[in-house]
Amino acid sequence: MINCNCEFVVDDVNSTNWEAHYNTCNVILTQREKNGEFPNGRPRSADGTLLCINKNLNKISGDYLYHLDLGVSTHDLRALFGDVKFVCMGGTAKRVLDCAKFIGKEIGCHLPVGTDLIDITASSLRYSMYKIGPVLTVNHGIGISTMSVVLQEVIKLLRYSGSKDPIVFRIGTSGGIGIEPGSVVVSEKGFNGLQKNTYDLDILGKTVSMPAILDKRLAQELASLSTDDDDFKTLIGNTMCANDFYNGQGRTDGPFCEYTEEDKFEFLKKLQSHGIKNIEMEVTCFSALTYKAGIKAADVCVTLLDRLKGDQVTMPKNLKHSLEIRPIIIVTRYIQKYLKKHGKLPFGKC
Ligand code: R2B
Ligand code: URA
Repeated sequence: MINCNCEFVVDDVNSTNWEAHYNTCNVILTQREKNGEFPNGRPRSADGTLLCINKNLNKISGDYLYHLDLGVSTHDLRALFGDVKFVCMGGTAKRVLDCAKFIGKEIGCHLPVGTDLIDITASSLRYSMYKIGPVLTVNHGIGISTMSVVLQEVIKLLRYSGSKDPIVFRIGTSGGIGIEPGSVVVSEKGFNGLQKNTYDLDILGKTVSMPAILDKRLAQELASLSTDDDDFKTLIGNTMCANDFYNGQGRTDGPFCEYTEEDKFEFLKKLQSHGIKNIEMEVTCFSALTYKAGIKAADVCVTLLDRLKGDQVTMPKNLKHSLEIRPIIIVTRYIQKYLKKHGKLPFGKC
């Protein structure tokens, strides 16, 4: 008999329709193992640390995480990142700095007097990364290609650091379909542009399809943290991942367009019939890679417009910034609940 080891963060609600387990639970991992999903062994050990399932890495002395400019032989990754419990990823460097500042304030995490948040990966000249107590924030740029590179290096970083049961959030923006702009969508599933629930990658000349699975229970817990006082709605829905902002999302305002407005609406309606509430550019890869790594993950995005009403994102930049904080607010509530449960709120010195 395998025991559930979920340790839910939100369990004080009527959870009859909720998923019974996080997808990193022993029960689920055992099922996945029986399904043959882990030919190189389970991706995590019983204590929640991530295991190195690519045996080739054992042959490299001092793995170097090129795009982070951090390495196993150049940095004490355990000392620097061993206490990381949450990773918040977002598109822009500014958003992840704002995110670190916001979370730090909300969890009562104080940096030593006279010090400030520093960009840990500034020397990489590629990405920005900040650490505030148990939270790491990292930007990933636009689209799967830049996100996939930094996510894979973050996964390796979490393994080398010995971080226990890390949870990775993507905090993003998106275009909504038939929902009020400014709403927050917590993704249940990621779909590609062909409405397939997979991340498809060409490897050695063949297309490999990976299931784009997010943690449904985590999504339910996050969505439950919206309150009546919020001036925005938070809902669970499916999310489409496009490989392009313009034609790939059915826009008609790009430099090229060889379809009609009617074709566009037909496509958007088709997406709606799959329960798709928003379109962004990373969710399939994000969900597939975290799932493979045995990491709980959630994609939480604010919608900047309703695509049934238009294509242009015309809101002033200050309004956009005020909307971008909304997914961060929801995720911060989850982090606060976790820390409170573990007697670590306020977090204190970090
Ligand atoms: C949402 O917004 C960005 C494009 O503007 C992209 O990163 C995404 O997923
Ligand atoms: N990001 C996207 O990818 N699409 C939108 O419509 C808005 C933000």
